[in-house]
Amino acid sequence: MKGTVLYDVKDGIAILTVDNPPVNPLSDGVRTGLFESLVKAEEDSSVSGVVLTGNGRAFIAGADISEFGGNVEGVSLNEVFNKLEYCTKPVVAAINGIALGGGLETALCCNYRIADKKAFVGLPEVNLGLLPGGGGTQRLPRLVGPGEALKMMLSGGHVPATKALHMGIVDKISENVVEDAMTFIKEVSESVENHPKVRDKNEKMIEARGDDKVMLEAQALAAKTRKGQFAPGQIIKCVESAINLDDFDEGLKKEGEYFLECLLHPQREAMIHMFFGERAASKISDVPKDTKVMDIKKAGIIGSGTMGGGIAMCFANAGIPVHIIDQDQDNLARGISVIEKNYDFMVGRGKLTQDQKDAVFGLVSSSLDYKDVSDCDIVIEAVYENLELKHEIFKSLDEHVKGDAILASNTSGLDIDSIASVTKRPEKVVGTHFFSPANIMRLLEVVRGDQTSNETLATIMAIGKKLKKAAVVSLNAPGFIGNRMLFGYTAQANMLLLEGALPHQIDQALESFGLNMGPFRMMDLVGLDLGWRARKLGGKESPLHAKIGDELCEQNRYGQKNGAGYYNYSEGSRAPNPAPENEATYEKISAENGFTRRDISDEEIVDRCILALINEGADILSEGVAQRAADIDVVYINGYGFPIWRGGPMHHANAMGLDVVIEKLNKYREITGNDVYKPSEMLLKLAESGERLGEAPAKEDRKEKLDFEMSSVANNF
Ligand code: 3H9
Repeated sequence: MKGTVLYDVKDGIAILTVDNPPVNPLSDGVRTGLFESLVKAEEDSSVSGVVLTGNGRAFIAGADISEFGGNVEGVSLNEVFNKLEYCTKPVVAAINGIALGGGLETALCCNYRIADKKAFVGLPEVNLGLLPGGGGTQRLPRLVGPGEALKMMLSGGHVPATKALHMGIVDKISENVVEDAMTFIKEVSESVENHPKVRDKNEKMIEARGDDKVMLEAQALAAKTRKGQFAPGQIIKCVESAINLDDFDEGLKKEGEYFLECLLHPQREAMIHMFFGERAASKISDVPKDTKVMDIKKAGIIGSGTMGGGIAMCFANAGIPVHIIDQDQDNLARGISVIEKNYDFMVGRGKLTQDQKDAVFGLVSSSLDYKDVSDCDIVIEAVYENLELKHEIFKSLDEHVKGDAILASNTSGLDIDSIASVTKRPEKVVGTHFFSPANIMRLLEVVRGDQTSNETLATIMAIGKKLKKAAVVSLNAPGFIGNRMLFGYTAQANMLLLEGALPHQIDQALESFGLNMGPFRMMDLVGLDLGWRARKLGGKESPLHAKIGDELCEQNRYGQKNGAGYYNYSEGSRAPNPAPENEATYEKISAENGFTRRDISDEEIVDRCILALINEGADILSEGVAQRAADIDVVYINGYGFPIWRGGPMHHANAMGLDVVIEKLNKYREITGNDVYKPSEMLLKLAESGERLGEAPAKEDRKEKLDFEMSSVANNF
């Protein structure tokens, strides 16, 4: 059994300490331990009360997520919660640290709650496609009211102890929770006869009856922030039951039914796959766990544009001083003022206080001289994509920055080995590809050069965690993981346009599938002119899939930046309006290239775009460019707006069944004659043996990875 509960008696108080490192989830051993310890405390006549706490930095981080979807052994959580709530002696939860999900639900079954001032609580089950099924949907609204409870459960956010006190979730804040809980229990066991139970607090439920406003607000919040997800609606139904049913146990029963529906729903599996996927991504198979990690005390950024500024904010937000260098004083002043405006915006929205802003903005310094980053532990170059320019910058950095510092490039597709080759420290050179806006987007693609050392990689993964990023390692290959897949996907969207579908139809079909933004809205946002200009400069002809986009550029339609692209935009607005005037261009280019435009179904649109992602993803995996299929999912969900509830493109393929994937690939290869749909060898092999996409093959079995010189992907970035 996993985990245990330590039992101790001091001054007539039983102290139960959950011990299941590192974060004390309620695994089978903990549930059994809790149940048996409570029986022991009840039976011991010298014990007058119980204090429940956790070992280490957590109180309890919730149910054991690895148990969902399998057979659960031992005492059930319900039995433990029942025992706790009806304990014959008063119980105080001494919340020493993290109390999430089933952890907070445990505390809500205790008579009293005292929290350490650094502790935090929350019900984040919605992030796993679940609802708080240990009574959380019934007890929390009774303490804080249905509106606040719904906000907490629909956001899944963490609530710091001081706010939890203010909301009424905890009764007291303390710096010494166990001792204070013991003193408290002695006081109340003498002065109070009936110790309070959250289940009995009905006032806020009765008050809320007949008032639709809270429910309507919750539905609007769920529609806005959790589009396509199943669990939020279930959470709302649970709270409705809490309000409308007189009997608490009837509400609990409803919660159990709705929880089971979530548990059996494919979204639950997809979202839990993501939870473990993100944690697995931070581990690099051939880098030992105990690899030394450098302490990053100061960071430098080269380039004060959008990316440089965003990356600087990430370091400052994590409390790390950061120095920005630009070659132009005006650019630098503009860049720094954008950073300040971003922080001011956060103050305006109540996300930072003025003091906090002053402190965090105070960590950002800037100048024009490379000497000023000489003492940095890491310097990240974030200038535009030009290999010669990056070579120059890295040569200068190598000269000016202390010898043991890491030199990183934010390139989205250039060859890291080539960049490393101009330095005398290739083992310290690595790609750190942030996504725009860097202070908001969670993805960090870490590009491992041929000579990047284990220490450099381990340090970058550690700093990624500190910056609150989802860091994923990619080998150095054209387009790395994300942009290489994106290339195939947008190319197929463009082919569908050539064959007869219209941009808004393609966007709507993929947005209904769950993507944040359809490909044409995205291309308009990025700018259609980037590839077109590069091709013009290089004297290259437009590839078939880019012919329509390039023709639109010839007509001065560059996308959002000048108000016209695949869509039209009104001044100052990002909302896409149809552009019927483009249709003649679509027809002309289709005809010139031998396509008879046809009606294309939404199903074909989704299949073809998503299959292009999956097939390329399988190649990326078979080359070992990504370590595992889940890493690709982490990239696509955190960087490219793939719906988390589908678990990422590779999980989606596994869920569809790889035999079905191959059948569809063959079908579209036949319809289009396009080799993009030639099933990847890895897919064929796995489908034949009935396996799923998982780990990359061993080194000796890998397909050769793409070459920067040869790749069409590289030429597009
Ligand atoms: C629930 O409670 C349902 C109930 O309402 C009803 C039931 C009927 N279980 O994230 P970290 C592992 S649903 C199992 O790197 P941090 C994690 O995989 C649950 N394992 O640390 C990792 O393992 P490894 C509701 C768990 O400091 C290690 O612990 N609760 C669990 O950055 C360290 O994790 C949640 O959703 C778990 N519950 O962040 C909370 N939690 O080392 C989920 C963690 O092998 N957890 N692990 O990679 C978190 O949000 C973060 O882990 C936490 C710590 C904030 C706690």
